[in-house]
Amino acid sequence: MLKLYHAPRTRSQRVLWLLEELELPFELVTVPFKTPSSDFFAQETPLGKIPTLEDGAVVLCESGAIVEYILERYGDNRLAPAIGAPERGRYLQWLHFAEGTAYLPLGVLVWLTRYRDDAEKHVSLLEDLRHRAACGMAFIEEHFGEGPWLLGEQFSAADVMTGFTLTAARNLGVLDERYPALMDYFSRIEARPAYQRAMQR
Ligand SMILES: N[C@@H](CCC(=O)N[C@@H](CS)C(=O)NCC(=O)O)C(=O)O
Repeated sequence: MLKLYHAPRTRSQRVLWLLEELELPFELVTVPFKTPSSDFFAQETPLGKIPTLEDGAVVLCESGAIVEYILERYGDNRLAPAIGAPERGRYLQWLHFAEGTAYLPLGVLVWLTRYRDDAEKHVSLLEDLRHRAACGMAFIEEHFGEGPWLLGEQFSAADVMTGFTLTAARNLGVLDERYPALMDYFSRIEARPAYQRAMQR
């Protein structure tokens, strides 16, 4: 059975939410989040990172890779356009934009403001990170399209990847009324039963 190592308010939310959307059986192992200091890959999971997914001998610790792996192996053609379909391009773009581009400045903001005690020495860096994070939000807002989801009528794993990024952006004060389409989109995300089940766990 799939085994997901999870800590609340971390990127493992993405995998947990995806598994709830797919209604797949899995074992959830909730671990404490150890505040990173100089020790990295030191979380209480097989690869030291959160999320970590175990599927027999397969052990993965990159949320986007885990999402793609689960869908390819167990998704039964759900939550993603078929490989080779034209809409697959937009899907992959948003799936990876969520972690690779939009989350990047947010992650450094979290690092500087929550895990270090010298944020006041980095005022211009913090300003730059907030600006970059806001540009990421503006990009999604501008290219969101008609909705209700990133691929239009089809809810997909790209929404799952993006949902966590928007949660972090909102908690950091980066996502607000400046982005009305994103605020509406985020309300739709929060209204999904599988999202709510994941947050409760
Ligand atoms: N790009 C990876 C990042 C994974 C990651 O850094 N996870 C954080 C929790 S959200 C973590 O394990 N931090 C502890 C550490 O860096 O040692 C992903 O998308 O899964």
